[in-house]
Amino acid sequence: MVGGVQILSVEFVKGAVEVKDLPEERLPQVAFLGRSNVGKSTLLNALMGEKNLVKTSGTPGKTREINFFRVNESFFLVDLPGVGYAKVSIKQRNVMAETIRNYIEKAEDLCGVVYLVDIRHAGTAIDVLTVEELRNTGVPVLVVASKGDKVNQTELRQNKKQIKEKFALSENPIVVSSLRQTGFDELWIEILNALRKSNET
Ligand SMILES: Nc1nc2c(ncn2[C@@H]2O[C@H](COP(=O)(O)OP(=O)(O)OP(=O)(O)O)[C@@H](O)[C@H]2O)c(=O)[nH]1
Ligand SMILES: [Mg+2]
Repeated sequence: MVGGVQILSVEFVKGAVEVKDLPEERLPQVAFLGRSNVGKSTLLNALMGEKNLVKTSGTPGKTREINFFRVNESFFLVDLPGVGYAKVSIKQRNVMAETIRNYIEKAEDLCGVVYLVDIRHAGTAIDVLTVEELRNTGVPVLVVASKGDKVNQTELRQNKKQIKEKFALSENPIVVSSLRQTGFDELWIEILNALRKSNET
């Protein structure tokens, strides 16, 4: 059991460089997006109860492809490259941003995006813009704060409030720590909700 969900199977299905390479299999998808180094890939490993299935790195810009992981034979969790990573060439950054945008707009099976922000930074201008852009596509967006272990209780409270205000959330964001494995139950509930809702429509 990881956070209230029994993980029976996890398979890495494919890494897509372009939207034409997306998996053919039709299963609902929840994608993870956020700036480079916020901990998307680490969180995915931890949520799926795997240590090294998803490649992570201390150096930003690790994930370059759209990686699809099939969970319990019933849905995909999707690891996206980081938003706005400065160290790749501008051309490559634009290609990645375009690929992400195309994916979000075209993926018919996408039922939600988990948008991660580092709790310490509580949302940068790029984050706010990206979330706005995402919301405009109509996809449900869940803003989640990562690396909860990096702040003390006071900062945690203040930064949750800041994130709530910046992104105009109706409630405080879920805070996760992949290091301490906290916040997973709440996050899984939201992921399963998004998957369930898409089933009903
Ligand atoms: N303290 C702490 N460190 C974390 C946590 N999650 C991730 N990290 C660290 O943050 C760094 C980046 O993690 P990744 O999971 O590779 O980040 P990413 O968002 O996938 O990065 P890109 O693939 O470049 O977009 C690694 O050094 C991780 O060990 C966490 O919950 N707590
Ligand atoms: Mg990554």
